Amino acid sequence: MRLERIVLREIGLQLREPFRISSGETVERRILLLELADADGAGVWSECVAGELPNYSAETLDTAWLAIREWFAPRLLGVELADPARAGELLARGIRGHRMARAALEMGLWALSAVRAGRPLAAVLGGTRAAIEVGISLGIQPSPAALTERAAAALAQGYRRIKLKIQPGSDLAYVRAVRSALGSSAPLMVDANNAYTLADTTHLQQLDELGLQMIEQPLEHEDLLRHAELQRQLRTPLCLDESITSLARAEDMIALGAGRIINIKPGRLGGFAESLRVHELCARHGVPVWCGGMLESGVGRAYNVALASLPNFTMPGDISPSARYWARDIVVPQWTMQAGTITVPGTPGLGVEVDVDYVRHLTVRSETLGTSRGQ
Ligand code: OSB
Ligand code: MG
Repeated sequence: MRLERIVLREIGLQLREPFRISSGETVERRILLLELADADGAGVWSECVAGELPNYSAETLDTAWLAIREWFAPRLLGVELADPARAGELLARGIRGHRMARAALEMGLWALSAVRAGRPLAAVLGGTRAAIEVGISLGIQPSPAALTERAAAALAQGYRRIKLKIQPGSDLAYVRAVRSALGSSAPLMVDANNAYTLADTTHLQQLDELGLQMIEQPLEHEDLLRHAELQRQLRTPLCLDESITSLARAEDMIALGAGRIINIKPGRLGGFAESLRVHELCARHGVPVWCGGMLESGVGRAYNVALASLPNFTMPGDISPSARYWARDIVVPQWTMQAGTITVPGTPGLGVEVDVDYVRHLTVRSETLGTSRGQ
């Protein structure tokens, strides 16, 4: 395949409720969408998962826009690409970081190759599940009672796992309240987004009493060694998110005992090829993985659903239905949940259509890279 055109587009999409994590709050998402078009007339949409601010990783959608326009797109446009994994190598060569920017293109090329082959993206990736289990990630709430209400509603809606965002001052009392309201069998976990240090070890040990499936990324965003030390002091498995930015980092996590579960976000890992390698590594080592989320639109969600259909994604992901995030998603059909699961599309490509008129309406700016520029 040969890419002829890449359209960058920023849309504004209001969350149905503010989403607060330890490092900041999101109310309105600014989402970078890409349209890839090849010389044979095939096209596909993709999404860059970088946020508005560098409070999850160093990337933002603005840095991604720059990276794609200046460094990544010129490597792809007009070049005959044998397969998406090779294209990913071409993109990565000599460039440090900017993984989410790179992933938006690399993942788009996987989807484009699926479209061209007339196969579902999940099948092209090696997916084996017809449906994936759905979890929900609940942002930090103003009080334990408010969080308990949200968690109880999520359980009643059928979510298979409930993740509670925590930070110092909004942790033990909040999680205890939810646990006592929902009962000992409710599938609960927490995510701290780097809000603690090793000095909080005895405090965090109190979470061991609460029957959590895992504690996600309590310490610094690039750390492994301190997580290993903390894991030795906790019975609850640690799950790493921010710290796992490559296959090598996943290998190091396992070697150091820095965590026992990995949250795979393909954007954070630079694309599907690296995600598949981490998935394989974890399968070999008996480390379960699940697919994380970055408050994606229905486009980014399609990519996550496809990835989560692989065999070692044995735990419910942060892949909630469209209505959990948006009054109206940008895809048709919207992503829906049935008995705590989302059906993996069996149709070619992403398995959902983009509502182009609605996307145009939401568009804040756009830029076309490639042959049609100036035509
Ligand atoms: O740490 O997993 C995280 C959202 C933005 C940034 C980081 C995280 C999250 C979530 C949201 O937890 C999960 C979702 O998309 O539903
Ligand atoms: Mg996380």
